[in-house]
Amino acid sequence: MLNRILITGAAGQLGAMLREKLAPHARVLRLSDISDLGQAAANEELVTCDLSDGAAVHDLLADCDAVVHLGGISVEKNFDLIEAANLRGVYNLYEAARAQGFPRIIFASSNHTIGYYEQNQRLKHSDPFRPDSLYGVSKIFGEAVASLYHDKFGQESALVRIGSCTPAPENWRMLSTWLSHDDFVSLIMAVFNAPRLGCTVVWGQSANDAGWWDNSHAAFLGWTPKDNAARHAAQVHAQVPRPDRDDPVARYQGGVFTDEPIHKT
Ligand code: NAI
Ligand code: 15L
Repeated sequence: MLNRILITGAAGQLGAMLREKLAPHARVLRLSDISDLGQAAANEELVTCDLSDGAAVHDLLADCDAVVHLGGISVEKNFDLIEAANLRGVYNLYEAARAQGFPRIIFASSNHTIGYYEQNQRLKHSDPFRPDSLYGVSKIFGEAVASLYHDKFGQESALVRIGSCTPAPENWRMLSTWLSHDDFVSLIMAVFNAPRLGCTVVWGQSANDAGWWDNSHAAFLGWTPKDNAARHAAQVHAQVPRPDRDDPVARYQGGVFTDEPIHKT
């Protein structure tokens, strides 16, 4: 059992889920966000913190032995918003980790780092980036900061390029991109318990028959996802019309993000 896990972005969709599911795995969960986190349970510490505030982030990481970094802008937005939360926020996080004894970090990266690959392509973690949005670019920045701090200081991180982490796959694309909640939790614990982590990219996907991404390079982590979106395929096919094959949602791995404009406001 870990002593103290910090979850940033703990008021968000994945943060709320992990708040419940990681509770048995640490003596204390430190939960942080700019949004309201509600009432603290017995094993919880709640900290309101803007990730763009370097001094606050420095204090946030004190006495943490592991970090799940979910906080930030999670969809396409204008550059100013992305810059504050996802660029400065990640820099602040890694500087704080350097000052606070190098807790292991799980960085919530995204499939939108490679979203302009077409869906008939199969990717390795080492394939070049093809971001589909400024949001995707910001996740590439985060991965690069993690790599820098590993090579320069030995900071260990898992760069989890999450596909679509939802209770169940909701559309045809998610039959390939789905990461179940339970598989995300087992991945987090595999990363925190691995004897060696380094700075490792992991595709955040369940064992989907229709998956696009090769995780063989990360087999040393001992993570075996148990869920498979194929078990939900009949329901998705019955409930969601099949998109036209020229529709971005059926053509590109990043789906609708490839259709986003560059937002100015
Ligand atoms: P979310 O948008 O529900 O949660 C993000 C949280 O970050 C929010 O509670 C928000 O208040 C907080 N936040 C935003 N700016 C902040 C700032 N400046 N300082 C402190 N906190 C700030 O996102 P979700 O779905 O829970 O995703 C969590 C992480 O995983 C995000 O980083 C997202 O990019 C990444 N991800 C999620 C995927 C998914 O399927 N849900 C897929 C790929 C990546
Ligand atoms: C992401 O990176 C987003 O944070 C999430 O909201 C979903 O859009 C997900 O990717 C996806 O591609 O399904």
